[in-house]
Amino acid sequence: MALRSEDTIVAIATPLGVGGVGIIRLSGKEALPLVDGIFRPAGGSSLAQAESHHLLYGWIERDGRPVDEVLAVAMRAPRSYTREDVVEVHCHGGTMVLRTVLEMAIHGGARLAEPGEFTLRAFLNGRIDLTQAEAVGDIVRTRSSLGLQVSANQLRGRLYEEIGALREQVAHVAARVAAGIDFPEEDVVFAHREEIVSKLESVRTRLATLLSRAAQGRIVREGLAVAIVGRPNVGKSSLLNALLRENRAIVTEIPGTTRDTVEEAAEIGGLMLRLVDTAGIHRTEDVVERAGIDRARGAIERADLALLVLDGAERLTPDDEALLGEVDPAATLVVVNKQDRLHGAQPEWIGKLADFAWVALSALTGAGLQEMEARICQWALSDDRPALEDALITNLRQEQAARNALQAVEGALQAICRGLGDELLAVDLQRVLFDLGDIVGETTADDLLNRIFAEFCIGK
Ligand SMILES: Nc1nc2c(ncn2[C@@H]2O[C@H](COP(=O)(O)OP(=O)(O)OP(=O)(O)O)[C@@H](O)[C@H]2O)c(=O)[nH]1
Ligand SMILES: [Mg+2]
Repeated sequence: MALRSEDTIVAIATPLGVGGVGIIRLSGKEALPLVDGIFRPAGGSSLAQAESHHLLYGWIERDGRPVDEVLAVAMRAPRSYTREDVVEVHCHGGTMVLRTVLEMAIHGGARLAEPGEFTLRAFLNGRIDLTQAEAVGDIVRTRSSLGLQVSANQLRGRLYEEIGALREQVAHVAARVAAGIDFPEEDVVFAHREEIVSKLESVRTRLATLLSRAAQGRIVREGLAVAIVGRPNVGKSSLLNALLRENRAIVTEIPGTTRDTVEEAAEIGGLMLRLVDTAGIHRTEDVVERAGIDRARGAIERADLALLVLDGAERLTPDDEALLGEVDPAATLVVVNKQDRLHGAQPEWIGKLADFAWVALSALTGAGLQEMEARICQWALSDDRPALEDALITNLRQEQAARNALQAVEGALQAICRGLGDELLAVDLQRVLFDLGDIVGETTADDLLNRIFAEFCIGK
């Protein structure tokens, strides 16, 4: 799609299906006259005459015949979502009604909006930056309360403000250096070296802090990928069911019950867990089982965290020991299951878990489950919940751009260290400004913007 267009766009902004209300949204110069052509307000006036942001009651009519009883509101530029004239028509929420009104708007000259095009306009018209636009998409998609909290903070501009503050510092330094180039009799870098270095070092620290929390932001936004693994019959599926509080996966006393991976989402402590129950990993010649075991290993590779389940009521087997040797202790929480059969005692082999974080529980009775959930949250958020209020990088694009900016800052600092001239330093500083601008979308290439907004739904 061409990013910038003057068309008046229209879309059904609510999900298609039967509902209380369905909203048709228009944006652009023709939005008001277009709706005035199909809408008859009860009071007899028109949207064009009505006050901005005031709901009018009336009827949508086609060829003099009523189509639906509606409320319509005009939000005049620039006080609207897109900063253009926006009209919303609140119809009854039926597919036929909404399709008909949409058709009438298109017939009246509007173009069907591309996915995310309203938000794209809000971005292009400077109402929001790219991180806020991304937050809009995240808010629509998020399925956890922490995800919502982080996205809402981002929509309010927390990351944008933080990047703005960094840009200001760098711009200040760049202006100093530029002055030195214009008035070469004063060696600016030499004269203000300490101040310039200290400003850039502070930018470096703040970027590094942002980057160190990027994994946390991603986990909160996308959910934590958790693989439940272990040899057959240790209680993996029972643990999945306990976490979901429902009997999702089949549990039997027969080893090898789970043959394929089973994926489900659960929310704990506001965090979304993307849980994968897997086939028991052990040495076997059975072709079907081996295929399941390959998938289990794939799930471990893709997971942020593996829950390695052991049967606390039995001895550690060679299969258990092999798995303990296979997984990364830093990304594993060992679950010593079937505590109900141990009555609180610990198995004699517990000393072998020295490299691992572990919890003891009973998937059958639920004892110890909450403690495990708390440990998972702690692990995912590094006990750093207040940081969720701060500016947070929440996706890979922002992370990559911030990484580039950090590299550029380091380049500039090195240039000063090595005593390079003002001209070279000026180039490095422009690079920093460009990369910081990329985080908030100001210097982002059009094709990338296109891809970002194409992920939105139509009408957003
Ligand atoms: N006593 C007791 N039994 C448990 C516990 N958790 C699971 N079991 C039993 O252990 C057996 C195996 O449980 P599953 O959850 O099917 O084990 P799994 O690891 O998924 O087994 P596979 O899918 O075969 O690899 C079943 O009989 C469960 O009832 C527990 O905490 N205490
Ligand atoms: Mg199972």
